[in-house]
Amino acid sequence: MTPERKSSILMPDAPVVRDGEAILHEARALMTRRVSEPSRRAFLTRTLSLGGVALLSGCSLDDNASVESALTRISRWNDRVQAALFRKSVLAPTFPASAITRPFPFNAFYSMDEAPVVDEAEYRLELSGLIADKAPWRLDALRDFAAPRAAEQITRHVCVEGWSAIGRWGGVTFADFLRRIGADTSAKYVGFKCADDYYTSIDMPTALHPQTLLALTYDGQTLPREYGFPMKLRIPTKLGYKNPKHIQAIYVTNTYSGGYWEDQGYNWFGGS
Ligand SMILES: Nc1nc2c(c(=O)[nH]1)N[C@H]1C(S)=C(S)[C@@H](COP(=O)(O)O)O[C@H]1N2
Ligand SMILES: [Mo]
Repeated sequence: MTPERKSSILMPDAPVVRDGEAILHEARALMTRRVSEPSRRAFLTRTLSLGGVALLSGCSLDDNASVESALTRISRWNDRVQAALFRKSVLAPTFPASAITRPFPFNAFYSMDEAPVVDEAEYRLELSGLIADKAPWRLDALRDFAAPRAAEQITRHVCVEGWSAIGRWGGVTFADFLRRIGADTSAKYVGFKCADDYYTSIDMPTALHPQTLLALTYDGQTLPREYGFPMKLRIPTKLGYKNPKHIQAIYVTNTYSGGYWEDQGYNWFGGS
């Protein structure tokens, strides 16, 4: 169920000084996993050479630690390429209701019966960082805010574990919410802490994308527990692992803060 970790790809038990071809082979395998779109992948695997890795990293590639740090730096460079290519006006494809995948798949780093149970009466969405109005939100206040601004989408969710599914999410455009709370939209990142151990952060242009939704419903019903009750972010321009469920806290920052999968080697931008 859970994606393979970077450490297992890089074979931590391998001898410390390794042959260049082996390093390159692993680097290529990892790059292929870190990028999603075929043309980008082809470009990166074509252009990636051992000299290139060494040049980009500025270190000798003779042990696992330096290979890992080189690849992390390449992945951060890949983030910048993806960010530069990202356009707010480019929309993810939308689908008719007849295309919805039923039942919609569940995924998390645990099984469905372990999904967090969030008590609606106790729930408060916490806000911090570069936000003018940091007052916490109750769920009914979020619903009242969303109702007159209702936004809905039927889009495809793409998981790196090899499945994709079309679903229908409703709520309010995240950009509307960020404006309402007086978020500094010139900041670099928006981060999310969830009711489980998952966390992530996204770039501000994606946070402001017209299809990025603060989602309160799934297929016209209250967001079910397994799909992220009480609230999730639906980002159709990003891969599944960048769509936080069970959000409990949102912060705005200029400091890079990674994410649950990202800190294990998944590409941070995670465009789909
Ligand atoms: N809080 C939380 N959000 C999460 C995850 C998680 O484990 N915990 N898994 C991510 C991954 S890898 C995927 S594919 C999607 C799955 O969402 P779904 O259950 O609605 O299909 O949620 C993402 N968001
Ligand atoms: Mo995923």
